This record gives sequence, structure tokens and C-alpha cells, in this order.
Amino acid sequence: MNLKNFFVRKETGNLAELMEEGVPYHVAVIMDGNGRWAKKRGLPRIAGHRAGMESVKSITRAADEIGIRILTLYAFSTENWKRPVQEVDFLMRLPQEFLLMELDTLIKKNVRLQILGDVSALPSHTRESVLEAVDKTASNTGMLLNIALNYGSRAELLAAIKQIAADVRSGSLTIDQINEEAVNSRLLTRGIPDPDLLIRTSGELRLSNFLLWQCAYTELWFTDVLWPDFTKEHFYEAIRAYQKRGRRFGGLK
Ligand code: V07
Repeated sequence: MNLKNFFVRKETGNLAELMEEGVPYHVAVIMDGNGRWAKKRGLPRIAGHRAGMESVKSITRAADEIGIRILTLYAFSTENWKRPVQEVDFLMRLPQEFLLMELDTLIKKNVRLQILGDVSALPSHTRESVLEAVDKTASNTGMLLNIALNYGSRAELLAAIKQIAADVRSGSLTIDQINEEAVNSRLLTRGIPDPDLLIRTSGELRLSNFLLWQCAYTELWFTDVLWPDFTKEHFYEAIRAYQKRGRRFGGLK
């Protein structure tokens, strides 16, 4: 066997092994480090955001290829409105730009797009293109691509708490019926199982108001790699690390 074949076999072998070990059902990602990536190159922050979009494409493809069923990406938080207005304007154009390039591929790959967050507060051009894409992929049965856009976990929990209070006041829910399921069913993630693995790039070791309730038992994986530099190989590395951990859900093995 020549050297080239050896390496090709080694590559495919590793990926097959990764898939046989059982890939996580739901992976969530905090895509951090885009601004820093740009700064390091003497570029404006928006150049980093655009570069980050390329990583969204490649990681979405990688996740689909290895059989992940749900990929949840944190694209824009409720706190991100505090950024300079030019940066927010630019960010609000990225969903359209992404969909113009990728929607046909998502449809072809049977990917279903869903948005997590308050869509009503988005500029109309952003809202319309995103809702159109959600609509066009609604009946797809492959991987669910969940994009958190204008999402904040505390706002999501407050809305659920208010709904529960209103339901108790109206008599449709008793206090005894307030349980995890009552909360789950009122979150934006209703119907979606909790993430098995959460990845955060760029070296920050925080959740930053992302899926606080849902990540109660989620395995966390952090890397110093900046999001625009994050490749499929980094992604597989995170999956392999996940596979090596034993999850106990608070119980004993
Ligand atoms: C955004 C690129 C990735 C790094 C993080 C910040 C910048 C993809 C989307 C997107 C959103 C909705 C949708 C399809 C794609 C996106 C924003 C920022 C606001 F339906 N990347 N990306 N949206 N960045």
C-alpha cells in the first residue's frame, strides 16, 4: 500500500470510528471570536463576522455528514443590540446573505431551519428572509439547524414564568402541576431535546445567557480557536472528547 492510500484510509477510518462511537444527538455552539479574528488581521470587526459565516457553512455540513440530528448556533443575542449601530446593521444583513448562498443547499440536504428568539424585533428585511427560509424547509426531515437570533435565555425563562403565572391565575394550571415539563413546554426549545454537547470557541469560559435551563446536564467543550478559524477537524475533536466522557446525569454509573 502506498503512502497516499494509507493516509486516505486513516482519515476515513477515523471518521467512521467517530460515527460508530455514537455522535451526540444535539450539539450547540457559541460562535465566539469573530471580532478578535478581524482585529488580529487589522480588519474591521464586520470582516470577522463575514469570515465566521464560512465556518457556519462548513460546520453545518460537517454536522450533517456525521449524523448529528440537531445543531443549534448562537448567532445574535439579546445583548448584541448594545453594539455600535453600524455593526448591528451589518449583522442583520448576514442572515439574508447566508440564505442567498446556502438555502438551496439546505433544501437539497433535507435540512430544516428553525429560529430561536424574538423574530418580531428584527428589521423587516431580516425577518422576511429568515421566515421565508423557515417556511421553505418546514417539511424537511433531516438535520434541524436551529439558529439563535435575538435570543436570550433569561428572557426566554421570564416569558415561560409569566405564562405559568397566567395559567395558574386562570385556573388552567395548579401549583402542583408546575414541574420541569411545564417549563420545558413553554420554552422556545419546546419539543427539542436538551443539547448533549455545547462548544464555545475563542477561549471564554462562560454560557453568556445561552440555553441556561437546557444545559443543566450538557457536556461543555471549550477551545481557544477563534470561530472563523474553527474547522471540521476542530469540530470532530470536540465530538471525540465528548465520546470519551461518561455522562451520569447526577446519578451513579
Ligand atoms: C452571523 C456569522 C457567524 C458568527 C457569529 C456572528 C456573525 C449565519 C447567520 C444566519 C442567521 C439566520 C439564518 C441563517 C444564517 C447569522 C447573524 C450573524 C446575525 F436563518 N451567520 N450569522 N446571523 N454571523
